[in-house]
Amino acid sequence: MRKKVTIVGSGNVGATTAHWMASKELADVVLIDIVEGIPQGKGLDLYQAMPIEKRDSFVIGTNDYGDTANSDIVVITAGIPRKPGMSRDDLLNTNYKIMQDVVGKVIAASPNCILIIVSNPLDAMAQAAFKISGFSRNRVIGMAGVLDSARFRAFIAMELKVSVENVTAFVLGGHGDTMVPLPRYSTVAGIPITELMDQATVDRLVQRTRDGGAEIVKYLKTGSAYYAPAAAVTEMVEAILKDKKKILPCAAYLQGEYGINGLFVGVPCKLGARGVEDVIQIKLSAAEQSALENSAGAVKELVAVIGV
Ligand code: LAC
Repeated sequence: MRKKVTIVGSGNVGATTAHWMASKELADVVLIDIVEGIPQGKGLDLYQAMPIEKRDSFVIGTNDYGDTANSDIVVITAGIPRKPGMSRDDLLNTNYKIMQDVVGKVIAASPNCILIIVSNPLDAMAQAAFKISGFSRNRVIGMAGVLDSARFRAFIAMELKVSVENVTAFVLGGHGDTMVPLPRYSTVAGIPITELMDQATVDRLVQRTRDGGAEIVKYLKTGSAYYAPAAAVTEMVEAILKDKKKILPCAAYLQGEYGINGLFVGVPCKLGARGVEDVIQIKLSAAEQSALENSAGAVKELVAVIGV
């Protein structure tokens, strides 16, 4: 049976996600948007690339949720992106309204899907989707940690002039200014980066990671990043569709893990066919734990505003 993935939102993040997924032949892809013509045009264009790419992913664009029926995974990217000077939190009310509209339609068409939320402010939107859908917690996942960790990995590779393949990193917490990059758990060929660079350099890379999204927004001016966010979603989709049991940092609904209850926060998760199959609890130092709690506090403030 061919797998089916729907992407809600055919803007830069949605369309680029479709591109990565089709080029890896992970699934048939449905791009859906309220804007007429854009998903159809991008979907057809992308499918016309498949004979050249030698990939049998069928790609369509649509405005009709009927076409999304029985998707295995639905990725929600719908919402307005940031402009320079805006924080992700400034998007809260507008994107919550969009989430309220979209989630109901998605789950009516695909009652058994796994939801991957990409819209910002990420953790609050994941929590909104969780509450609106009524899905069990393993089936609602927020994409942020893979992206934030990839940015940290890229900066580490640039700094040390080593292959990106050698670099692993973990960034936990909310997808915002309070995110928690963990240098102790970030390695080059297994060696913690704290052994390879001085504290000032580590601190500089940590700060650049926290500001990673804003740095791109400042360059682009009219929107936010999309290549790395889309690649991050694709890695999560692949882990689920292939039941890889891959450990990736994702926003998950915590029920006591890390001392946090009833809130979406970025933590290491095991992704497989059932979605989040496990939340991995790693030992944190007192400073790391308090940074995670501080970040969870920032998410809590946002979810309180929209009451989810
Ligand atoms: C970023 C936005 C998409 O981090 O949240 O680039």
